[in-house]
Amino acid sequence: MIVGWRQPIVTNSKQTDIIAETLDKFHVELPSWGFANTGTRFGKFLQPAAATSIEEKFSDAAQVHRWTGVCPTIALHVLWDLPHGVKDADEIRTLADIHGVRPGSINPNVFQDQIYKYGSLGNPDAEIRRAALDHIFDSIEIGMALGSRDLSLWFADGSNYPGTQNIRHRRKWFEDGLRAAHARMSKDQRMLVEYKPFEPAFYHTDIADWGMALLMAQGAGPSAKVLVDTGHHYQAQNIEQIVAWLLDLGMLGGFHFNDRRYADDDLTTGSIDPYQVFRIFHEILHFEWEKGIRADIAYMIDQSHNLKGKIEAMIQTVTSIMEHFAKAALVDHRKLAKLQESCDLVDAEGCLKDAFSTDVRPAIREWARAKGLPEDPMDAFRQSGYLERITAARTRKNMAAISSYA
Ligand code: AFD
Ligand code: MN
Ligand code: MN
Repeated sequence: MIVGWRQPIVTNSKQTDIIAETLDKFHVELPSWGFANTGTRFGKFLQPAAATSIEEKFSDAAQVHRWTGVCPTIALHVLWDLPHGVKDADEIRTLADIHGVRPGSINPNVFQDQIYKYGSLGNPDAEIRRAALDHIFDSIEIGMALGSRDLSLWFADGSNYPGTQNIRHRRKWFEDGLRAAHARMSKDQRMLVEYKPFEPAFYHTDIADWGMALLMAQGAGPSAKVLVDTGHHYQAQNIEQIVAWLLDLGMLGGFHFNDRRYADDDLTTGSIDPYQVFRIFHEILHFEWEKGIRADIAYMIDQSHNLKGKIEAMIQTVTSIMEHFAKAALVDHRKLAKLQESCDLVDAEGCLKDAFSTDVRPAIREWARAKGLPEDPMDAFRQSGYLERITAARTRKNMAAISSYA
């Protein structure tokens, strides 16, 4: 029986407990780069309070974790965050101790240096492929030193014009490079291969879709999985179907969450298509219910806002992810499985719609209260005075950047 419009849908006590159990086990990783000034290729709107050092990034990430309670790790971008490579590991460990946020995934940077103009592992110049692989080796060493499990690999490689590159040769070079990187990892590490259909390459991207990433991961070795960045799909692509396939193949390594209207827009998760976020989480939680296991997935955010305040945008994305994960936890899996079997279309869909329509915020507030967390993380952050303090402390330095940038 579908609840329909007869009554507002809030959680009953059993559902409130389900949400508490779900959130107790839920963590989402913050991106260090999300606290620093970034922009688009048309320019940056620099923010006086933006982080400009790894210490400030840890401090800001610690604010998000303090008020939400679900962000104990921060993804690091090598070169931006560890300019001296593994020599910076001690500083990272010290910052983690001070701020109570641990280093998470390690993101090599093989897209910014001038040598990568025609690619990294896919570059026709063997010396440049070697340089990229050495940087990935250094990142693996950093991961070992920091006890970080995931090496998160994204490649900007591709080409801008038809006929300018041999796509098959590049595929082979990637396969060789990823296999060599996989062999260098310790048994405790994982490699997450991320795909993206376009940008910055405009004609072809070497690892452009989930199928290519899957084959690359399977070719690299048993500790390689696929990373699904929700902003990296063509319009109308069914992302939850990709998630279901990768789950079933044991090849879903993790996510980079953001939202997008047109491309890789780095918008707040759930700001454009909240129902899609819910459907992605539903596929995962239904899989876990059906198999009686917990999927080993790295939930990570990948966004860096050009206009919204960095920390507020991160808190907004985290609370949106929590809300949709909690909604997905309310799907009646047993009932849904029966309705799918009998092809009872209206009521099967109703299982998802009822859960998605449930206002889970009271239950999340109850969970937060029980954990000693603020019921409203955004308000708690705003009341804390932290933003005023860092704005006063950082404006001079950032405004100098702004004036030099202007
Ligand atoms: C950009 C890329 C990709 C990568 C991220 C961090 O599109 O998503 O994961 O930067 O390097 O968003
Ligand atoms: Mn990403
Ligand atoms: Mn991206």
